[in-house]
Amino acid sequence: MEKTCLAVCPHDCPDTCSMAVTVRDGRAVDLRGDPNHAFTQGYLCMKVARYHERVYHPERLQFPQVRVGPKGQGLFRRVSWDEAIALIADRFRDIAASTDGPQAILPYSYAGTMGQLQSNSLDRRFFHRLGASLLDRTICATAGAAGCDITLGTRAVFDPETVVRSRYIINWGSNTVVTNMHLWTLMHQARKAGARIVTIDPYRCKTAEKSDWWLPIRPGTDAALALGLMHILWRDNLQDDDYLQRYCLGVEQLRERALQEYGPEKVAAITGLPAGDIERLAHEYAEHSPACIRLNYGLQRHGGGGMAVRTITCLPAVIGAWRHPGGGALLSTSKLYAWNLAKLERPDLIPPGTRTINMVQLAEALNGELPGPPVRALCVYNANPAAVCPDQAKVLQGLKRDDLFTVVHEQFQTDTADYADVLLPATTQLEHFDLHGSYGHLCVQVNEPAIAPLYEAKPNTEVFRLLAKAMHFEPELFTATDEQLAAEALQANGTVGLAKGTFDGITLERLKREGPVRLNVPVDYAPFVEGGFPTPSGKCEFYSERLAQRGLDPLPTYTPPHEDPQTRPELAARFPLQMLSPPAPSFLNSTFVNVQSLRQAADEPLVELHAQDAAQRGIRNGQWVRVFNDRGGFRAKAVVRDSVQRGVAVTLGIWWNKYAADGVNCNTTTSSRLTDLGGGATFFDNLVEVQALEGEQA
Ligand SMILES: Nc1nc2c(c(=O)[nH]1)N[C@H]1C(S)=C(S)[C@@H](COP(=O)(O)OP(=O)(O)OC[C@H]3O[C@@H](n4cnc5c(=O)[nH]c(N)nc54)[C@H](O)[C@@H]3O)O[C@H]1N2
Ligand SMILES: Nc1nc2c(c(=O)[nH]1)N[C@H]1C(S)=C(S)[C@@H](COP(=O)(O)OP(=O)(O)OC[C@H]3O[C@@H](n4cnc5c(=O)[nH]c(N)nc54)[C@H](O)[C@@H]3O)O[C@H]1N2
Ligand SMILES: [Mo]
Repeated sequence: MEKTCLAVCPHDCPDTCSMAVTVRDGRAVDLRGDPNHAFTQGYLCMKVARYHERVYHPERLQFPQVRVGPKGQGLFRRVSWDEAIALIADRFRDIAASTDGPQAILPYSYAGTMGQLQSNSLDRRFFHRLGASLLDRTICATAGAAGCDITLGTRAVFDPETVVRSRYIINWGSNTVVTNMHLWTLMHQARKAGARIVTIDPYRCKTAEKSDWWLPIRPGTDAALALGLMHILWRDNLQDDDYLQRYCLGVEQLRERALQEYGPEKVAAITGLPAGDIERLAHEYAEHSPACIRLNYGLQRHGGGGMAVRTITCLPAVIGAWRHPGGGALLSTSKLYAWNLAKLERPDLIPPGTRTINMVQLAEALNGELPGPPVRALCVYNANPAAVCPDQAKVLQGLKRDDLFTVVHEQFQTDTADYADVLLPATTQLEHFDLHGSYGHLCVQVNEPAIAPLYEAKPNTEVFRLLAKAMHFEPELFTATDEQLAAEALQANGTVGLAKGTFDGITLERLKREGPVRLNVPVDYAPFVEGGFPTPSGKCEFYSERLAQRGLDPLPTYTPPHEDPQTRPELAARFPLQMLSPPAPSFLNSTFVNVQSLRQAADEPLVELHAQDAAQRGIRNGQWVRVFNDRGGFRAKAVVRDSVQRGVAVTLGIWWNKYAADGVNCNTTTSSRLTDLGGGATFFDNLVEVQALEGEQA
């Protein structure tokens, strides 16, 4: 018996590929990119092309288990689902009834799967009904979301497929070749038609390598560069006065600021880029149309990340780039989806006054440093905080607490799973149903289960059904099937803004019948051709009254990183290197680190250094070194090459601690300080020192 099913790649990636899975006798034997999908175009990345290796991996968690050894050692014994669920429900009930109350329970999830059902549906309902602490899911995208929202009223967006029409493409803090490879294919097509591709990145990542021009900016200084570009645009009369006058607010104030405060010499000193390059970039950007900026997450993970994104998203309006399909700026298409979250997640069940915990501050939450009751129970799913959270030593110290009750629902025994009191086996994407939007294209897609759940694994939705039942919650809130939930998610929700009407005509039946369906938006979708920004003023807000009301600078400005050698010389004297830790091409955050072939492709935890920085420390290429600061340290193998400027170090992540040389990864050095806007993470705002480990030639 052979059949083919259409599945959706569940991972946290803008491409959200459509995949054709071949199933023979109940076993998935082949998996490839859907040739009929406009964005997937028939091919998958190196990781997901191996998804079936992950599904049938010998180390899949097979049945529920409870801890028998000390926390962190990962020793368990098998129990039944009934036993495991009863244990969790009893513990949650006890805590909820105690003086600490239900807010002492903290759910912890992120984007292990991006599906609407397995990511955010019955789990949210369950914790809302329970009255648990709310989790602010800030670890990835909120700084940029907040920054864009101030300027544009929504995420910077246009139809990604129109990139083929662009004639000037700037990858700004975006390793597009690796993190958004299907968009790169379109960029490459545009290049064949004459486009020039530029990459602004402190690291010569794969995208910088393949671009026509790499600008190695000093980390965390992008807002200064954007203001420097505006200086030149206005100084040399390259602006689009008509677009500015009709559709923008605060033009004169921004012009003044750029002209008076951000001259090329000053910007060169801040960014480390030659003034001549800044001049040239401004001219090329204004003189090639359509010009697009693919801005991504790299530049957001700094203290001033929110303001940087706010500032960069002013640029397309200055030159009127939004007028043309293929022009403007693109951060995320996610806000075009009109998901009915009120129905799906039931926020109306949240008890008034419930506290919110920022997920970046898990270290503080587990160590009793946040206001409110102590965190006495942690329920982790779709996330691996022991590896991906900043200030790792403190996170691990919290996870070790004997009085903390930790539940982990996982496909594998991750670093976090090692600390579980109860460990539950989760299904993979081939084993459960889901419904997907995307943050990098414009389709809605259904993931049909290709195979039956392996072993005793259960989907997230099912776990929360069982828990709700054991806690005697109202059955009508939790008995909906996954398909019923999907239908609810698609129901009209009265959205205004760019998502208005985008789901018109899209039903579950149609998705199941036709496969991926494009949102109900026009071909060559370009939302701001004639302004229409969903801000309070309806204009692109260079001046923001909302920021003024919060006591913040109402105009775009440059905010230095928290840990900047220019503003923190005393810290830089001890820890002189600005270290970035973006993901390795063969991993997806910390997912796939346990697939041997992919781990081999990543080699070992590496740290890339400039030749002079290495020589000064007596470090040779290939030598083991220690990377450290006051928060902690980890071992890595030195790679001495011209991929970074002096003063910058790069380590690619996110390794599982247990596969790293000394049992911890780069997040021992990263800080839990937040960004200026959006409460985001500042992983790349991180001063370190690197030291040779004597006699250790790798
Ligand atoms: N293969 C693969 N694909 C992925 C992921 C993965 O782990 N692996 N992760 C997914 C997820 S969750 C996300 S959020 C996205 C992330 O997608 P991207 O934002 O493209 O990914 P990063 O590699 O984190 O950052 C992009 C680049 O920003 C650079 N950068 C760092 N600091 C600065 C700065 O101050 N200024 C500028 N201009 N650049 C800077 C980094 O050196 C890096 O090369 O990718 C998704 N896709
Ligand atoms: N130093 C540093 N740290 C970083 C980053 C960085 O660039 N540098 N990137 C940050 C970013 S952008 C992000 S988004 C976060 C990502 O952090 P996380 O969202 O925690 O991502 P992953 O590490 O991929 O872990 C997801 C886990 O979910 C599990 N999972 C997958 N599907 C399911 C399912 O259906 N059910 C259940 N129960 N589990 C499932 C997977 O097995 C995996 O272990 O990391 C952040 N941390
Ligand atoms: Mo992310």
